[in-house]
Amino acid sequence: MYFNKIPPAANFQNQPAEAPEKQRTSTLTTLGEGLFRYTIRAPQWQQKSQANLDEDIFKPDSCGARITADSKSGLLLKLNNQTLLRSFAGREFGILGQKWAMSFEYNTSMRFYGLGEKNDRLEKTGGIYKFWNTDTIGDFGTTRVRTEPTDPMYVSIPYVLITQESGCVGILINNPHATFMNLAAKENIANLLDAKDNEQQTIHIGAYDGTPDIYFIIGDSPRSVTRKLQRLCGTTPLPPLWSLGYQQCRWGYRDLDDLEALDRKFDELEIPCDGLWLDIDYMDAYKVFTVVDDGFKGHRARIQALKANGRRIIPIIDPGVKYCTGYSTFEDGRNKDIFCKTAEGGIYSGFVWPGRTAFPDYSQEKARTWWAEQLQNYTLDYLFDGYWLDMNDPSTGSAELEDMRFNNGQDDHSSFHNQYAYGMQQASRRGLTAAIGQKRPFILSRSGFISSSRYSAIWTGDNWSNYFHLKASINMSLNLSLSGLPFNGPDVPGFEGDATPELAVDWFKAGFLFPFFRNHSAANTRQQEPWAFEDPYRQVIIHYIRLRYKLLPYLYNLFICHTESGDPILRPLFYEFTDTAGRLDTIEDQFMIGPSIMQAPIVNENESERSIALPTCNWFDAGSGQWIENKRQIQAITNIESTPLFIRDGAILAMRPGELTKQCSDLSNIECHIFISEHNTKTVTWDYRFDDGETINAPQAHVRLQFSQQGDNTLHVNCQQLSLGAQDLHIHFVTYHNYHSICLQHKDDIISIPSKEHSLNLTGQKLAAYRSPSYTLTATSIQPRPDQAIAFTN
Ligand code: NBV
Repeated sequence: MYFNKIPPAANFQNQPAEAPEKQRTSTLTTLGEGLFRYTIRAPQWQQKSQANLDEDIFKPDSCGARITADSKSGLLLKLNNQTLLRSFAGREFGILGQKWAMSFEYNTSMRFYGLGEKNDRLEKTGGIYKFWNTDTIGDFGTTRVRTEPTDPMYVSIPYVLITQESGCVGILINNPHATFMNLAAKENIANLLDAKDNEQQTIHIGAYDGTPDIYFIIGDSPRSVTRKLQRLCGTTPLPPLWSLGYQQCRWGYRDLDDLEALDRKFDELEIPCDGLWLDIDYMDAYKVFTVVDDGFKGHRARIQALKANGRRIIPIIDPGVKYCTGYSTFEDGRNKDIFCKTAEGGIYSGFVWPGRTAFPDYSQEKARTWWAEQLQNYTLDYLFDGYWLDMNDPSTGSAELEDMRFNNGQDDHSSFHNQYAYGMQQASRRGLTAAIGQKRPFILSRSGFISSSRYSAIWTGDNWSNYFHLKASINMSLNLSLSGLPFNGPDVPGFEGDATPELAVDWFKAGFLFPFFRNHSAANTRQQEPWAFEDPYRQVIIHYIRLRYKLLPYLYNLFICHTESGDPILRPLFYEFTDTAGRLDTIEDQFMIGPSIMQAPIVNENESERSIALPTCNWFDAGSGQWIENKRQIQAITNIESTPLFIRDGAILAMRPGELTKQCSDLSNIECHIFISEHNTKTVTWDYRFDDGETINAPQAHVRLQFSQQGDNTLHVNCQQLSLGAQDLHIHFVTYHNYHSICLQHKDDIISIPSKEHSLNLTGQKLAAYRSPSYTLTATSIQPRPDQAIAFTN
């Protein structure tokens, strides 16, 4: 497999999609709500497996979208009668041996996003990309990975979101073979020079093999297309609350002594931390589903004790099974015939940590069942809470991948390659769920495919402790979020290399609200725990970890909303705002956490000042404690403690009270921070939901409040809904505007409370002292309850 090269349009022979003499038929199916599926079937392509997509859930409403396909002009995609995309005349469909491709006309108003996990820029015009799950360090080497974008990476999502003013189109190729996309790149010589006789720039997409099976998703905005994509691929099921907390990992943590030491240190320094992670050294000779005996003596009682202190234990799991007689996992797998085979019918061998290694063939149901059983039994014995799946690209060391075949040796490697990790995710989630019963499972994976969101979160693999990777991590996580994998995040503050204290602080500030937040580092690098950095860096790192815990009720509600709407957690500015004047389409050093929080972190070495675009509305500057009104651009100066962080006018944020020095699962006692600027007269609706944070289908409590201010310097709060079930809810109001009074209304009760003074320090800098009145709404559940009781106190 060559990297950084794809088959150019010039080598394809253009042919009609429909060709009876070649037994080739094309089908265009309308799925509803602006979704279409275009499939070309022919005997030459034998599709074995695909991602599992929910195409039956869309309503028969066209939403103004239309696609026509005819033999003369190919495909034409329209929204409200405006053309969004059309086949490049005469090049609708092309063949090159087993490869196929489609070409579409490009125009300069188009912008390209998505493409799953790519570590280059946010917007992709002019790029060529390949989709082939790859162990980047293994295949590109450390020198390149350290400082350059590398393509392909671990996760393959052959999906592009094309935005234009007239509407947006998402194109998804559901094919586990290697796929590629040229997004208006000029053909060139090794990325240096444009070739002399340039072809006109086009959008050229295709696959090396497998049935052309393409989904077109049409919508009027990036949000509308992303939501539909997410519903098609499956949303991320609500994760356990603990997985949204801070996670501490390092290649080197090997046993319970290590985890107990971490547990004590986090308590001593009052740093909240939910997850303690184990890397490969915890296994006996790297044999999967074993542990080093000396490190796990009395494991059940010790693991229970860690859990009782609010910690979760998450060991690494590699797919490779040591090829070794006498090792029961290997022998059982061999007896049940679940390993990948070569063309000659023998068990395929790779060379990974345990030496010679066999690989479960996750393309077969019997292998997935076998793997799920191994993982279930292991979990029942060791009481682990979740798993991280590594090396599932798959990484086979010095052995060629081509010889690893699937389906009892009958199918070639490429027919399942990009789905290998997906099969492992499915089986692992199944095994873990079987072991932990009603608790929500948590799986993290390095590689993935379309629809992995149903089973697993993603970390973005082996990055470096440097500013190139800090910047790349933002683009990667934003584009993963637009590609149907919203639960993702990088190793903070970088895996390989030694993080300087300055980089560590900058990365913690940039990453502390990412959907997944884990500190991980490689063996032979400096220690990277918060306490490994001296003061004042240590204190700043600790502050941002605590601030994440303060904001967990907000983050958790974003995950709840995601399960219903499909909106991602992390969003580029253009997802929330439509101003084109400020060119939000290419801003990649600012991003939104949900609809309300905008971060503009420092991402360059030795920088303490930067300019910041402020889209559309008034913003509350969490650093200065001031409202910024009617400005579209500002210059921000930061110090070691601060990071530019802004709250959108009209936002209501749920936070935990006080400063969080310990992880906790209680979401029923919150502060409700009301960010409504002085002249904003719009009525704002706020929904807050919570549950026990760990049980599948746990009863969910819900409160809906409406806030409005009408010039009388009074904040009117109207309780629209209060369904708490058996839970209590305590809400303490915090406002960012000094009201004369707050008037609360619930059913027929109106309670007016004069304002009080209160101060809050959000981003840690001493200057953030502002005044705000505070109130407490207490809703108590008393059984039996004909209605919810509600009381307000100040
Ligand atoms: O298990 C060791 C590492 C792990 O720490 C890292 O997070 C993975 O991405 N693993 C890769 C294998 C070694 C890579 C050089």
